[in-house]
Amino acid sequence: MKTDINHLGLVTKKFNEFFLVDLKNKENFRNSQRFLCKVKKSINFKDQLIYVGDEVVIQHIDTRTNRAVITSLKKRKNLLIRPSVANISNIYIMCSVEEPKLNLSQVNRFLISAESMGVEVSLVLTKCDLISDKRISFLLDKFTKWGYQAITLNFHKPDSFQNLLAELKQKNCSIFMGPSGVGKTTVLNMIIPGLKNNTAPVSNKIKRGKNTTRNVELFSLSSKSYIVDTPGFNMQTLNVDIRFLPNLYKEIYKQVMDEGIRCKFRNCLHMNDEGCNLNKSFERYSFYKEMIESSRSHYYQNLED
Ligand SMILES: Nc1nc2c(ncn2[C@@H]2O[C@H](COP(=O)(O)OP(=O)(O)OP(=O)(O)O)[C@@H](O)[C@H]2O)c(=O)[nH]1
Ligand SMILES: [Mg+2]
Ligand SMILES: [Zn+2]
Repeated sequence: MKTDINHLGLVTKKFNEFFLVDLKNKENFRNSQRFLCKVKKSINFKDQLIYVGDEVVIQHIDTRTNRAVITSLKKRKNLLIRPSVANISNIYIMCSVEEPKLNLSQVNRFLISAESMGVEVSLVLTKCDLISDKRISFLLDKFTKWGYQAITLNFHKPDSFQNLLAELKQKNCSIFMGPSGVGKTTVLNMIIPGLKNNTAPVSNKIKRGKNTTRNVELFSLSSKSYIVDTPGFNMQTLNVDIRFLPNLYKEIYKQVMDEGIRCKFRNCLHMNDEGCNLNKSFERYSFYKEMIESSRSHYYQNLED
C-alpha cells in the first residue's frame, strides 16, 4: 500500500543519505512503523542537515518495502554538536567509577559542556560494584558539593536500572554521553526489553573502552520518551563563550543568583581578588580557573589567526 498523506516522523538513525524514521502517530500502520527514507530531491532545506532527533514530515509511504520520503523538517528546539543530535531535553553524563578510572577533570569538562546546552544535566556513576560502599559515599558527597545528585548504577543491582528507567520515562528525549567503555549501551540493554546492542569489555592493559558503539541512535521508551545512545568519546576543547562560563558552575551560579553576591565589575570572571566577592573555596574552583585560562588563550589565538 502506498499513501501520499503527510505523516509526522522522528529521525532515529542516520547513515549516508538515508534516515530511519519512526512514525509519531502509529495507529494507522499497525505493522510497519519505521521507514527507510531519503530526502525529497526538490526540497531545499536552506542547507540545513537533518539529524537524529529531528521531527520530519514524510510522504509516499510504501508499507510493502517500508520506504518513504522526507518532505520537510520541523523547527528544532536545540541542536547538540559532537555528537549531532536534535531536540534533546536531558543530558545524562555517564562515567564509570573504575574501568576506565574516574577522571574528575574529565567529568567536569563533560558536565560544563553539557550545561552550556541549557538543558537539564544529570550525572550517572556506573560500575559501582567495583568499589566499596565507603568510596561510593565519598563520591556522592563530592558530587553533591559540585551541585549534582549523582545516580549510581551497579550491574548486580537491577533495581538501580529500573529507577533510572522510571526517571527517563518522565523526560522527553534524553541522551547518554560519556567516555568509551563506561557502560552506556549496557544500561540501554538492561532497560529496553529485547535490545541486545553490542557492548565490549574494556581493554585489559590500559582499561580503555573500545569504541563499540559507532552510531548515534534513538530508542523509544514509551510513546512520549526517547533515549539516545552515542559513541563514547573524550572531550575535546570546550566551545563555550568565556562570558557564560562562570554561570555554568553551580557553585558560582548559586552565589550570584541565590545569594546575590556582586563583584565590582559586572562581567567579573572571578579570577582576581580585586573587587571580586566570590567565595572561591569550592573544590572545582581550580578546574574553573584552568578553563577560563585556556578559553582566554583560545580566544586570543583566534583573534590572531
Ligand atoms: N563491573 C561492571 N561492568 C560493567 C557495568 N556496566 C557495564 N559494564 C561492562 O563495561 C563494558 C563496556 O560497556 P559498554 O556498554 O559497551 O560501554 P559503552 O559506554 O557503551 O562504550 P562505547 O560504545 O565504546 O562508547 C562491558 O564489558 C560491560 O559488561 C557494571 O555496572 N559493572
Ligand atoms: Mg556503546
Ligand atoms: Zn568576581
